[in-house]
Amino acid sequence: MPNAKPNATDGDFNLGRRGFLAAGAGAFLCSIGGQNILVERAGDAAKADAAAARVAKPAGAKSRPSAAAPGASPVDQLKFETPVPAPGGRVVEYWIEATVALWDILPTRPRRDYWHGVPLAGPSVFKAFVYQEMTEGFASPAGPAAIPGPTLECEVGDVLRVHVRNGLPDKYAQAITMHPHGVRYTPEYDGAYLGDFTRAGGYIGPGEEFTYTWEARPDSVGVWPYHDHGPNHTLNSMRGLFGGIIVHAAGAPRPDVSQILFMHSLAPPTTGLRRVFECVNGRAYAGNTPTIQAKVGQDVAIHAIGMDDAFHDFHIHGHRWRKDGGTVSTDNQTVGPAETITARFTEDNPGRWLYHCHVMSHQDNGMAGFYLVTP
Ligand SMILES: [Cu+2]
Repeated sequence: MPNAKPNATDGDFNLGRRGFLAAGAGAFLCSIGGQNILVERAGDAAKADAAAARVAKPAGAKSRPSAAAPGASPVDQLKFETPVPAPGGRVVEYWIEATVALWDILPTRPRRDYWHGVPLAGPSVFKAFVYQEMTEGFASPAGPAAIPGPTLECEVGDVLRVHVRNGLPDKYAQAITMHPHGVRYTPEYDGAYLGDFTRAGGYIGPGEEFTYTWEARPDSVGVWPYHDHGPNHTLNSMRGLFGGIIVHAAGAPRPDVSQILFMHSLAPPTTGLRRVFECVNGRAYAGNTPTIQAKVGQDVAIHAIGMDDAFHDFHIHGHRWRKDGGTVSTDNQTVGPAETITARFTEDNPGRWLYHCHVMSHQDNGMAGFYLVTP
């Protein structure tokens, strides 16, 4: 797909019909606070933010959902215990703040596609929404304000205790949440905004904090995403409000190399930029996207996770792995939205390799990177 090239009268906030069509799957519909908002060009993100800012804290986020709400069920009145670790398990704690960061999709200088050796021009910085790891008690940053957020890691039997603070600046003030995949949680800790049926973890208002408690069960083993599931979840997830969870079997050997790769697009309606970038971990084009490194003989696990509304095909040159841990080999595996595939193999093939999405228009708009293997 050619890059979206605005015509002479187009500004960053008005792509025009031709530019919009070239932007492809950048448009999406947000249902926020009883309104449907079509986010198809840059100014629309501000409309979605304004609608999200008007969503008041539901009664159920303070105590329990109202039994008198239209459509209410007895399940809305259930009470839940906060889970504790299984015998021998631990409490693994994280402090994470949702914030806004100026994010460069093409951070490497000189700015170029290092696969093809082609210079890249045009705006590439936008305001991303990110989860930033903090030290205990939110005292200070413990990691970068980056896409993706910190990887939450634990073993079966452990409990993840994740303290989340909504630190979005006033201009973007709105409720957010953190919704996990893979771990076990009660409705209190689902992190999903449900209108009148919202529970405590489904609405973290501006400046507020909430602590999620999630269990790592035997069927939680694997790699999973977490993401915003508040009133404005679609736009905020597209902006970067996501990260990964790794649950290990207790005592299982850890791979020598472990890399999470989120496959997602950053399109003009989300970023306000002129063109769509097909990204890996918030960056586009080899040399900007993560460069993975390994040595021959190492146990390598590369986890590709879909984090937009497209299907991707994760491909690594020079390597094969067992699809879903079964008996069928592959070198190119489909990754759907919020789905994880793991390419795990013993490294045996030194050199410079490409990894990329095999959807051609994604590959050519940046969804590619290098994998360097030393003998
Ligand atoms: Cu793709």
